[in-house]
Amino acid sequence: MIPVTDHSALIVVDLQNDFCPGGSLPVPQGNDVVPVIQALIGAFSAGGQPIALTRDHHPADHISFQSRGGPWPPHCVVGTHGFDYHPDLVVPSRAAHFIKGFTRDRDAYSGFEGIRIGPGGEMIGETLADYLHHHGVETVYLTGLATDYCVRATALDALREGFTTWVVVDAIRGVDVKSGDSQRALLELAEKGAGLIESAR
Ligand code: VGL
Ligand code: ZN
Repeated sequence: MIPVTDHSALIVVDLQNDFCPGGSLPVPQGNDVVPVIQALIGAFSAGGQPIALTRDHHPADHISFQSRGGPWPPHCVVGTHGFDYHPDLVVPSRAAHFIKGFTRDRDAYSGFEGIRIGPGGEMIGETLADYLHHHGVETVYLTGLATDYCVRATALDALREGFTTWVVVDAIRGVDVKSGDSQRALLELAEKGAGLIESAR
């Protein structure tokens, strides 16, 4: 069971339609994490602890797209259904939202490269690190998609920023472009000091 203690925050990475089955860059079984993450959102809400959600947020001609020589099909294009959170995810109003990858000529996998947006989508400008520090967060629990890309990058930055970093293994799924990528990412994260934990809801 995840201990929802003071000074801990939940981070939900890129739980968006394009990364779920039916999307343009589907993570196998990506939608399986929705109920697991929903339970964690409930626990962190009840505990009054910060909840941060990140989203991949690309212009239609983003540098990471194959049309521009990048590795990926178009995904999470602003204003499309693929950009939206998974429809079953119920997001509390007190959660903070961050977008990343919005610069046309630069990709950003880590949530720590994102900036905060308000309820109307307006840029607030606060970074994820600012938000976590502002709330006195020392420990982060990472969930979401995809293990081998944005979860990995966000976890590496969390470690670099000095947070005690837990990766919730039943609340993540990977792309595995090369078989074993997700497993290798978890080993790398563990080697660098992240803890691996089951939510055991
Ligand atoms: C992601 C590939 C491209 C991710 C984002 O959220 O893991 N992966 N853009
Ligand atoms: Zn992307």
